[in-house]
Amino acid sequence: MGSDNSSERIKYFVDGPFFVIRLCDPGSLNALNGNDYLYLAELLEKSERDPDVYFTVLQSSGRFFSSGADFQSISQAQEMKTDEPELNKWLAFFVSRNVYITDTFARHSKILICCMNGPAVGLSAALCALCDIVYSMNDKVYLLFPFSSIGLVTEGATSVTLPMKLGSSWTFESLLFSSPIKFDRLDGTIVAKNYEMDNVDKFNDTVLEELKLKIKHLYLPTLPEIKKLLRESYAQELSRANSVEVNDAIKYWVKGIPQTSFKQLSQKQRKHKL
Ligand code: CO8
Repeated sequence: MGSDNSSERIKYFVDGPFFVIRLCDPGSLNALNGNDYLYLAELLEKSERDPDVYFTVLQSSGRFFSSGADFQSISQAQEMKTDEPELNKWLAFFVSRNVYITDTFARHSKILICCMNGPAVGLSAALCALCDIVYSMNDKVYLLFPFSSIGLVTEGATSVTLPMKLGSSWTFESLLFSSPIKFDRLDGTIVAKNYEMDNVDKFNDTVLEELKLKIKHLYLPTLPEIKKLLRESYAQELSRANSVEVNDAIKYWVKGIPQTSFKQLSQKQRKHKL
């Protein structure tokens, strides 16, 4: 992988103008720990620096795109013995990482394409909503933002992306009650095309093949310019939301509220309502 932060759970390859990042831990439903999220951001930066790349494509494996933050890593962080106050610990573990990964997605200049092979939860779902184009493998995909259930507030700039893409009423309904946003609401709002497939590898390959055909007649240097123009009206809003969201959430981390929820989820004492 060529990086100090490399992760067994995330692989990448470059195919012409496509920088493809693949989540490869189907056993945990592609849960991502703090370092995985950092590595994902690092890969976006790598794609950003490559002058021959015009698209950053996110793909996954197994039955979920990603089940969000890895609850085991949160328990480990909580149990870590340190002389520092709780505030310092969660500023480092939560605030700085969340701000960094969200900002890296929000300011990415290459076209961000998300291939949703299955549902996405939490911060990972927020990253899907930050992508420019989302394709779904079938109508079983959903986005779940269980922030109110876990004891958190909106994150990953969802306080901006969701009202903008889904509309205000649906955003309130799904965020306040931690209810999944099913395919019928995603179709045509967040999801641009449903491939109606059942095999992840075939889905991932087909999307790439189709993209290669679609760009054949294009003058690629115009794409980041068009993206910049399309996002200009709300780019500042994403940055503002990113910092306000994490600063509003930190008090809950200091009190240990989300940590308790994550522990219960990992011990299968609680389940999200789907
Ligand atoms: N972390 C670690 N392991 C997970 C996670 C996870 N988030 N989700 C699922 N797994 C594991 C399960 O433990 C299980 O492992 P095993 O087979 O060894 O028991 C395996 O994946 C399959 O999971 P389930 O049996 O639970 O599968 P179901 O289909 O019944 O349920 C769900 C799927 C609904 C996704 C369920 O697994 C679930 O609710 N998972 C938790 C989802 C969640 O709450 N994620 C966190 C969201 S909040 C967020 O992302 C913001 C956090 C901010 C901190 C960021 C720090 C950088």
